[in-house]
Amino acid sequence: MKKILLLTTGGTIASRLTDEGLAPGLDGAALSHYLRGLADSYDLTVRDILHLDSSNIQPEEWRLIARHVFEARNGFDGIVVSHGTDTMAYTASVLSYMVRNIPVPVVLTGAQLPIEHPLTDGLDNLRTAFAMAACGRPGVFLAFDRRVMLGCRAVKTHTTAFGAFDSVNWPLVAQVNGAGLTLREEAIPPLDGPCVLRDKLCQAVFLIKLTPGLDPEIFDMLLRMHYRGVVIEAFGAGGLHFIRRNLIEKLHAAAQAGMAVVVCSQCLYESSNFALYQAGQKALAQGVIQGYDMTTEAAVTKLMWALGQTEDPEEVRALFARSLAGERSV
Ligand code: ASN
Repeated sequence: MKKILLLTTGGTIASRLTDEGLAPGLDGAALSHYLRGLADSYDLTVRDILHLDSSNIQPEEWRLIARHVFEARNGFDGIVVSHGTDTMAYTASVLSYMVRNIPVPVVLTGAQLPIEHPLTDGLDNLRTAFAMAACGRPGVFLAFDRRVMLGCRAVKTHTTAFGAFDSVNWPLVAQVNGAGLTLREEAIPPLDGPCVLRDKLCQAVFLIKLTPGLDPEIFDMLLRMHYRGVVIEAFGAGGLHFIRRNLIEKLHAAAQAGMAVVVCSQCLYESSNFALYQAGQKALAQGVIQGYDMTTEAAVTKLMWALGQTEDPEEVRALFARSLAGERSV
């Protein structure tokens, strides 16, 4: 039997109705009650590490989860992390960098309905996650609605539908069908070195969703607040306004101050390319880093992580030029 570790962190899957609405109330022992069927198929160990709605999961919690995952990498065939869906894509992305080259499958999952609800999707999601965790393919994945995706390509796209996540700009890694867990091997990036825990993060990273006419002075404020990195979700394939309100000159000031600026698109699908339009090329001339087809979740967490590893802007640029865990197409 495959040895699987279940790390529980809370989320709807472990929630109960309280006077203030749904809140995490079930621990691993209570979850295990519903896992009886699975416990016959796997050698299961359960550890409760957090009891949080994932809205409360922040960089401190990412580091805790990463440490538990890293320390368990040699003792188990696979690791399942139960987690709230709201920020699961951020956690999956940041883990992809923090425990890069992890030698076992690490599979995040959760639910749209609590495990105690008669119509819960949680059991199905756990079943898929356990099957992926037992399949021997290393990496950080997200399992939901009988589909498995690369963690750093997942985006939450639905608030209540069971198919809550999309794999953006990357094929599914696996699906459950009549043949069982059907893997797509070419969608799983190969390991390229030993696994080292790199959990240092810079939290001074801001995300700007560009809106027509956004006041460029926002950059002055961010510099005053000592932000070291900004991700800009720009328009379409890649454009920022420079008439009347000139964002380009603020990009120049940001670069002079040593701020790392990553640009990507508000469009969920396909790649940005800031070389296409004048309104993008002007930004490139100021030294912004292109995010290409990365999700916002993968770009923001990669910038936090990269700035945690180095103070050298050229090293940050070099990290973004590569795909570390399949987060961007090269
Ligand atoms: N608010 C919940 C959470 O992220 C949503 C969920 O898990 N479906 O913890």
